[in-house]
Amino acid sequence: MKKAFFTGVFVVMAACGFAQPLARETAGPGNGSAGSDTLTRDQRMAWWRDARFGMFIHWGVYAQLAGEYDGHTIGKAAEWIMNRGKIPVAEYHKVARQFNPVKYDPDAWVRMAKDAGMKYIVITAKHHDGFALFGSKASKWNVVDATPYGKDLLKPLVAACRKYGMKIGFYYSQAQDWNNPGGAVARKPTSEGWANPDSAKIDAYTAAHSGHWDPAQTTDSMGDYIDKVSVPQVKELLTNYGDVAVLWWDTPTGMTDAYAGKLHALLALQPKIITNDRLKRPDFPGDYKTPEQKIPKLSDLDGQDWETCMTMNGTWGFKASDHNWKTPTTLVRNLIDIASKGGNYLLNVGPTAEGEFPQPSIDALKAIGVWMKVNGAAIYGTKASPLAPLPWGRCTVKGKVYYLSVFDWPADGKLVVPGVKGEVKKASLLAGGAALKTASGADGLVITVPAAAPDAIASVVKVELK
Ligand code: JFZ
Repeated sequence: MKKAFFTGVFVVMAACGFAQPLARETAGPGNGSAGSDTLTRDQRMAWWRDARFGMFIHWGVYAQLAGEYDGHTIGKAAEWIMNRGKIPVAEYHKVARQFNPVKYDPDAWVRMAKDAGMKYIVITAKHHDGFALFGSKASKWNVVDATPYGKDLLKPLVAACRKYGMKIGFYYSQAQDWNNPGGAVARKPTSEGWANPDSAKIDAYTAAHSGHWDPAQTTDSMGDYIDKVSVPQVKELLTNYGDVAVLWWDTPTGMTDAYAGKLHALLALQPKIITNDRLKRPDFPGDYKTPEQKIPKLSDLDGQDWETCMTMNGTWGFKASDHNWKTPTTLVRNLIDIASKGGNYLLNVGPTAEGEFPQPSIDALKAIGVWMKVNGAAIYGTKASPLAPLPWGRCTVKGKVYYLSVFDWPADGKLVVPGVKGEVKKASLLAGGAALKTASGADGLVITVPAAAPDAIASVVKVELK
């Protein structure tokens, strides 16, 4: 009763645009005393901390261009093509008129994520090009109104997630928007890769207009954009799709505390939701940090929750010319490395404009799934390694159980594990379950292992202490 009342109050306040007190308990030590009206951070974060592995999906109109414009490959990240190529708004809108993902099969997408061992999906509901993958009353620049496909892309994905027990989260570029008037532009130098005939004009305009390159982008102020587009769209996302597990903000260019406050207040619509740290720095830290394209060093960790997001090749959005795919070995070992440091891995797929995952992504997901099926216990629900860095691999722990993921199998059949304290109840291989002999040596626990590694990617030895 009381809870519903408070939620209602905050929603009304949000709708009226009041400056917001932070209704939710956010990051920070000594902040564990939320009242009975809000879930504690630990309660909201519990599923995410157990999950360890999720799928990022970058999908939108840019997939239609696949990294190329006017016969030129433009920039590195394909989802930035409009900005890097300084493509005019009207031209980019024409691309949307070809966007028709008739092969989109969200059921298959979710199954691929699930079979890979992923526990949540975060999809770009709106990226920096401002294109909404959902039907929106706040802007016509959305899949229903601006494309021949004409249907909400999120609804069936959410339904498939519910069917398979997958958590669903939305990425929303709250500040940066190159199509809806008033949206911010992260300042970047001149157009890249494409001999734009209007380069000189564009450069002059960009220099005078906070990075914008088309007058159509500046017919509203950013304040108007926040009120007319950002706030109503986030409200739509948090109202029309049932439980939303994550709101993944991005690039706070031009954000003020007042703008951020309006968006933050909407989170009351989803009392269980968690968010990342990109709404606005430093006053809206969210629930977890987001190192990008890199795995933090142990010395950089500060006890806060974190998630590394990473591409499988070199781009988030689909790019036809990028064949620089990471191997399954790299991807699995990244996941293990991340889990051994207490973080999550959000691994990206950039579907094509037709609605399919690129084949190399499908293959990688399958290979990861094969490993996870046998060795998932070394990942899910584990905590960071209490041991000093190990020369041959990584360690995760769950209570009195150590999971030793061996990358470099010992040639002499002896796996030496320094620093394990306590008596061993049982040691075994996750692959096949064979029991292993242990002894305590001068350098630590010594586990006798078979001559050949059971798994070329990583073999897991499970050690249960008494
Ligand atoms: C952002 C986006 O611009 C990009 O397209 C993609 O969506 C990615 C996941 O996030 O890129 C960033 C954002 C922040 C940093 C670097 C790239 N950063 O803080 O270093």
